[in-house]
Amino acid sequence: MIIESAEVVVTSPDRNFVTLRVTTDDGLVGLGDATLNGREQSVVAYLAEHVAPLLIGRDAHRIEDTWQFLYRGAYWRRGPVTMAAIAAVDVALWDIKAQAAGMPLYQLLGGASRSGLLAYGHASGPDLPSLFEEIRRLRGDGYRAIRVQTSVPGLDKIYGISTGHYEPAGRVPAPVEEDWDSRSYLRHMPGVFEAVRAEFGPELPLLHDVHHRLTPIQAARLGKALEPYDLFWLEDCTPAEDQEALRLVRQHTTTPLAIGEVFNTVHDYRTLIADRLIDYVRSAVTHTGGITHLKRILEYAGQYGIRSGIHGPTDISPVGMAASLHLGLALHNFGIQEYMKHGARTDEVFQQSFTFVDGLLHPGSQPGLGVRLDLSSAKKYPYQTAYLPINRLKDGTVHDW
Ligand code: CS2
Ligand code: MG
Repeated sequence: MIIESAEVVVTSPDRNFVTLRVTTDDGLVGLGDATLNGREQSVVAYLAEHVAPLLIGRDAHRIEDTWQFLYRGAYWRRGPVTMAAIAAVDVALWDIKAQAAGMPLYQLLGGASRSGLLAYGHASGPDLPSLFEEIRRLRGDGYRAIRVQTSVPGLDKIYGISTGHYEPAGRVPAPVEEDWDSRSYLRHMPGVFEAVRAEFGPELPLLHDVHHRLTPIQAARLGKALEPYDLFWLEDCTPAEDQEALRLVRQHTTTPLAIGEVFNTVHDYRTLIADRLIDYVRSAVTHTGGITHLKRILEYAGQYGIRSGIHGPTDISPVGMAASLHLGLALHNFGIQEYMKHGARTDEVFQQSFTFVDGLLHPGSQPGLGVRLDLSSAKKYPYQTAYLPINRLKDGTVHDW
């Protein structure tokens, strides 16, 4: 089964997406997500100039050899652009192989280890009444776990707060600037979770995303302050490329920690996994070299009692989401799957077959990934420059967003 073409499709229905579309000499079409929010065109160039031409004529069945050819053959290893490009090729080839086998992709990954995947949704609100309303709406939609984000008194714009469809990357010629103050945030958040627990009880799994903004000791303080509210996880509590920082946090709190959506290879996690400094691996298939590499990371993590918490915001396309669901269904150490619903135009471009019923996601039983890219719809939505915001402290210093 020989690769005949490899096309990079850029479309922007509700936001920018980059998709690799691989076709074989026997007419199979495989899809891979290569979307890197705010840096999409760098992956487009990497794929179009340095990867796609090298795929033509290769045996589509040779997934592992192609992965190694693209990883070791690049010489310049790792990084978000390289690993997103490799991920797109990897997932497209898995999609093709599963279609050729006439079975849903998860069957090639060991078959289903559960009936469905526990999903969590995003509740946010500028104040407690609006936050509570969002939590009720999500529970009405069937979510069994909910991420809680709120505004912080004294701060104008903050991550994660939206009324309706949330797209952090604005269609703007330059990043929007948001403001931040860690001490205000640290004073505010424990009271938010005290109020949420008082309103919704002790059982509902609650998650929170710090989004990389605290120092290690501040993260330790927050984790400890939130222990009475029994969080499912505290995410990105401190910039985790400083893996040793999590050792300090771990010494002060038993609040479970989730890290890794900005990571792209197993090397980013090595200390965090081997020393059990985290509880959940946050990477998405799209940003971590595809199914082949993320499966390795999660199987390694599983030896240390660490589970998956695969990243699933709207900037992971329906193709990347489907790949994450097929992997999550087969994994033994599955933890939870993030699920932010895409917009209607995105669902028009990407016809997917995964389901969300009674709080559980399932990738479906169509052969392959179960996603079809409608090229004529995709053409209706050309790329638009978009950037993620940046954060500044009150004195103007750039801070982690
Ligand atoms: C967030 C992401 O969902 C999350 O956990 O951290 O939405 C993140 O802000 C975006 O993926 C950035 O593109
Ligand atoms: Mg996050």
